[in-house]
Amino acid sequence: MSLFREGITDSIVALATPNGIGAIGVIRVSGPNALSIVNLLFKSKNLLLQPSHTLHVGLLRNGDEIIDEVVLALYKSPNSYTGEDVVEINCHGSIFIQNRLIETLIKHGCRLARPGEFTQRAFLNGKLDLTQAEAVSDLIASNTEASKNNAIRNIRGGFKSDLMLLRHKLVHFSAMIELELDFATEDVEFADRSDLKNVVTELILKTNRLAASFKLGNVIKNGVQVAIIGKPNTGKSTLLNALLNESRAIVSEIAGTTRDTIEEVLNIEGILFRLIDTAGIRVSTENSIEDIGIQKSFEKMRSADLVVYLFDLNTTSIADLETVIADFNKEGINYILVGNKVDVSDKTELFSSFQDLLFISAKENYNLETLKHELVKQVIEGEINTDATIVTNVRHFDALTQLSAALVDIELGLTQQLSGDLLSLDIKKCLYYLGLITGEITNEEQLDLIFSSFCIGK
Ligand SMILES: Nc1nc2c(ncn2[C@@H]2O[C@H](COP(=O)(O)OP(=O)(O)OP(=O)(O)O)[C@@H](O)[C@H]2O)c(=O)[nH]1
Ligand SMILES: [Mg+2]
Repeated sequence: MSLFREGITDSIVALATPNGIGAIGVIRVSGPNALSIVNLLFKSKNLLLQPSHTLHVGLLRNGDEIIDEVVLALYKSPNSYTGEDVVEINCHGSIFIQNRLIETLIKHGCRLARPGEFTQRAFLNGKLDLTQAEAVSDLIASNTEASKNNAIRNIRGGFKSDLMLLRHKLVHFSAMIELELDFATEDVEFADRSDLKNVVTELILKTNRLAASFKLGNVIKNGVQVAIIGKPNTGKSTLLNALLNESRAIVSEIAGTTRDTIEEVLNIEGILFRLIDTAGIRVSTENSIEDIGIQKSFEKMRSADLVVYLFDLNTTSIADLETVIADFNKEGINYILVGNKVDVSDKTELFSSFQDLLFISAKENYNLETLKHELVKQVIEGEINTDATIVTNVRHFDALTQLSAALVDIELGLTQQLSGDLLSLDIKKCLYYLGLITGEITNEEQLDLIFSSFCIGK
């Protein structure tokens, strides 16, 4: 991208609020000429003479035409989101006014921003590092409390500070080993090998912890698939409806009511769950459609992140349950065992030997809060409310995985007492992967790819 080398000379404009009608719309202008271009349309006062971080009410005009009465917010370089001069125009939220304003700004010298270009400029001007810039993208896309919090934490630099610390320690050793190479003939050792080993061990732990957080991070971003599995008539559809608080699935006393899977999204304690109601599983039926449904239930059972195995307390034997548990364990399926219809059962005692078994009544809404809480617990095991950094981005995850492998190489090299020049190569490899994440090492193509996933106006 030419901007990267030549410096930024043009000013960009885009609608920052969603397309469509709203109470107000915000149009953002950024660039070296942002103030002077808006000033051409604003006759009430000279914006060039106003201090940064001030608001100004007045009319915006295109020649004789009054486009709208607006509130302008001024942010002067370098104290703005992009690091450039920025004007945010708060106009009335009609599509016509918004389009007219953008058209007029373009006529007076602005260019329509590409997706993510505001954030890209913030990055190019050193306002954000790459992890922070990508967190902005995640924040825009975040639709649950937990993913919002995680994105905000990354913007504040939680991720960056962790990685910076690691990087500094490595840079130090890299420098010391380089120094040794300069004095090669004198056989000196500036970089204490046991200190280096300690640092590398610590780095491996941290890197692996960050990489492991990816699964959780991904769960926060994309949701957790929960398949409700059980025999016919156990109350699976009733449970789905009760959790959603609406009559989404058909419920009846006829076994084999649900034929196709139904998926609905539910936000519990800030985590997105994708609940899947399935056809009740039974051995071969006379009905081919039901058989296809049962086949699907098995597929969902295997592909889901978590299975809620629902059984009817009145019709299930201990032996039945033991068989199910053995099958789940054999297949490596994560599951929660839930006994339903506790409102009409006196058999709970029978199951007292099973650990972690929940008794509910889907019909009477009994103990469903406990079930919800258990779902959340299974996913995060208490991690989400801590300040732990969570990796949600595939690119970061890849780099962390490579980093981890490169760190193991150093560790191995130290055990084998490799020479300084070979160690130095491995350390540089680690620094490279760390730099890929924080944006200190990058190339234009990679930047374009990252920022193009943003929406226009960010
Ligand atoms: N007493 C009582 N009845 C329930 C409970 N949950 C479900 N039922 C009843 O059990 C019957 C079957 O419920 P469904 O939700 O259709 O069962 P299902 O597991 O989806 O059945 P299939 O789709 O056929 O596999 C209905 O008559 C429900 O009203 C409960 O907690 N207590
Ligand atoms: Mg059903």
